[in-house]
Amino acid sequence: MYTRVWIPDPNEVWRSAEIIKDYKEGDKSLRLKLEDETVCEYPIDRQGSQLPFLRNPDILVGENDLTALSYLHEPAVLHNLKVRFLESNHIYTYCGIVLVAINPYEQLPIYEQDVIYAYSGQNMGDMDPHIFAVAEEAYKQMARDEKNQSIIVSGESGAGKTVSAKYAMRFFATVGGSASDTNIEAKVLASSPIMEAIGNAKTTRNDNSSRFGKYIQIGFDKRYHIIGANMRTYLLEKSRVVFQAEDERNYHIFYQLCASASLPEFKDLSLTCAEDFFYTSQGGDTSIDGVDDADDFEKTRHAFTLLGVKESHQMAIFKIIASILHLGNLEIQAERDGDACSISDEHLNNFCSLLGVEHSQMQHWLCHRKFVTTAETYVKTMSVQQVVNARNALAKHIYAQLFNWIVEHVNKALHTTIKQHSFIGVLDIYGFETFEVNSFEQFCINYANEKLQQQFNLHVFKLEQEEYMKEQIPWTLIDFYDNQPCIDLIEAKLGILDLLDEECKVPKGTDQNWAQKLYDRHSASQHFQKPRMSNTSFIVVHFADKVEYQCEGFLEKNRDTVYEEQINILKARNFTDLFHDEKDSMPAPPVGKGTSSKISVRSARPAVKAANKEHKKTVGHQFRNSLHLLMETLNATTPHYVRCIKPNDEKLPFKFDPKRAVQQLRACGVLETIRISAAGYPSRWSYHDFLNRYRVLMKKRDISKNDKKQICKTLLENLITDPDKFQFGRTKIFFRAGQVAYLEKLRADKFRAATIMIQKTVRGWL
Ligand code: AOV
Ligand code: MG
Repeated sequence: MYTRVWIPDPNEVWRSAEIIKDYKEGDKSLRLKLEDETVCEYPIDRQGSQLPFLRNPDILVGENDLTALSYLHEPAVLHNLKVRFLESNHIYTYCGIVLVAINPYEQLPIYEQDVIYAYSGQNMGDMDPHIFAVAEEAYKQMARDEKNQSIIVSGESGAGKTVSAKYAMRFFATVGGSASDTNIEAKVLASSPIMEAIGNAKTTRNDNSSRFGKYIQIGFDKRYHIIGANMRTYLLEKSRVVFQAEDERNYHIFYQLCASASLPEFKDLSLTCAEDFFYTSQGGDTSIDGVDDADDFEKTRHAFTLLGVKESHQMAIFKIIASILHLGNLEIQAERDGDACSISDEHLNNFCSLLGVEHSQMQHWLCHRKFVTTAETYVKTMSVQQVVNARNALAKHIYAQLFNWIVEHVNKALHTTIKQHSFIGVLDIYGFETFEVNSFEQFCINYANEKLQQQFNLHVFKLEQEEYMKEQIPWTLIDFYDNQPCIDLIEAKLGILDLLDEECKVPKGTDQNWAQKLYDRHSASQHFQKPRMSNTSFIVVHFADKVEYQCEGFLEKNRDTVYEEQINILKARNFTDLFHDEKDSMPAPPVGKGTSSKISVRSARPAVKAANKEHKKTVGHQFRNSLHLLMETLNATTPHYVRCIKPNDEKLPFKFDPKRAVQQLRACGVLETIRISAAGYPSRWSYHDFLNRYRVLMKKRDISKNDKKQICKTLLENLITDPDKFQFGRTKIFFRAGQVAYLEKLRADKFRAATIMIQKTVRGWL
């Protein structure tokens, strides 16, 4: 039998081959036969004289835990996932403590209630890998260890995080169903359609892309029944409210409402179809294949009702949504002298009447801005562009406030006064992203992923070391990739975020100046690069990939200013409690009497910015704090990891693009886990299982002894000469990579020899 290997391939990433001439010391190449029978010479010094990766024996292919593979490397992992996915339609595979989930892009019959019951109470190792098995494991450990748990779902956009998170929640709702008739588990599940309506949108990557991060903690009592839940959200992508790239949409709720505009109860909203509104039509196509927005709207309303949001409150929400659409359609005209502008149209009327705000004031403050100096306060007219910017800032602000208000209400509905014994948190956060143009949003998203990756690395590493200690085998220090330097670059003192905040405080700060400061300060960092051809962008070398960020807009997005006069009008109206949260809007300015409409003098600064400096935390600052809090929470729980993989970019069922898969396996740390594992003793067998499988290799007289451990020792010391290749732990034998493959070969040879002998004997009889 020839040795089978993997060689690099530009399309398949890895391709199978057989070495048909044995390698001899000093050979410059190997003679290989490819699967299509062609023979080629494979130069072996081209990668530092490395021999190609060895293939695993067939018995291990299709294995449902990748760490059981004897040869643990990238081609083995990729091949195994592919075989399971394409040949058996298995979308789930374990890789040590990680569940790898490949998006099938097809409804599979593996999520019904009876499947939940089948997994409930079972051991992880006894069942096929499944999201329900991970959920069961978390549920079981919560009870066994009396410890809070987390399920951390990650993966790139469209990989299936939200779907996985929902199935995990469904599992808990089923097995932890409350004995009482509070219907709490139905309420917990009802939070999903609401959050998707207001926080998900169609992007080029995913028709239902989550544009915010979510950590939902499901609370249990001491009998492990659900008693309530609480949700924390992270950084909603606000820019989408006023701008959508080609083929993308705004948040679903806008289209849902427009699709239902003709219902009698919505007459006063003065809505028409989504094509008619600037804020819902910039992406071109306003519909999504296979989605009926009017239908979905019914589901959203139903979910609100289930959560106890009153009809009147629901109407208030829809009025605000409609008001944002009208705000986006304002016709802003330049006055004759060019400096000032005016707005007077039916959309302004609609906006004002929907929110119940004073028309003339709103009209005034949409076109004027207040400036404050130490001595005086001025009012200045704004140019068309300034009015448009301020209008967009207002729309984003209103939407973000509405979003927070809804989250708060959902949380109130899921709140309970019963004492919580423990919780399981499910984290569904936006995956690592790179687009053609990457801005502040991508920067924050990728920073979050960098933090999560570190949490994961440390955990895997810690577990591995703990296992060695528990089994009392010598401690091996394995070095692993720690992304702390990249995190420092972003969040440490004088790091990227710090310099951004500094620049936001400078009165004349610009994106360009900030870029320069980054170049001056960080060019020596191994995770930072300045692109050769640009002075307005920078590159961060993330664990997953290099990403180039365009500096333009960072300052504005980080400051997130809105004009307080506009907000004050909304607040004054007392329409809802939406605009009364001081920490999220600008405090009242230090306004004296006697405003003037003189054009600003040089030292004058916009009131918002002056206020901003003292009172408001920047977006980057808040995000950093919320991530730190999240890490603290996660570190205080037992984590369970789900890594979602998007197998192709065309959203085709059961199509596996190896290039895309490998890219994600590298990015999500699965391959790094493998490397950590392979650097130590990746294969483990209990003494019992080992004896069962390799009994054939033992001499009769050795088997008769009773001490299993001793039998294994005698056998291995006979078969494997290098003592570094295995270790005897308390309950398990630990093997270096490749040893199980070797034992398998011995076993197969033995069987073959035995078969031949039997055949001979039988022939002799005949
Ligand atoms: P994401 O959450 O990871 O992306 P989703 O969970 O929204 O991705 O999944 C995208 C789409 O893939 C879904 O709408 C389904 O059509 C399909 N899908 C995912 N998982 C499964 C599954 N287990 N079975 C069948 N279809 C599935 V983003 O939120 O964009 O990062 O921001
Ligand atoms: Mg999602």
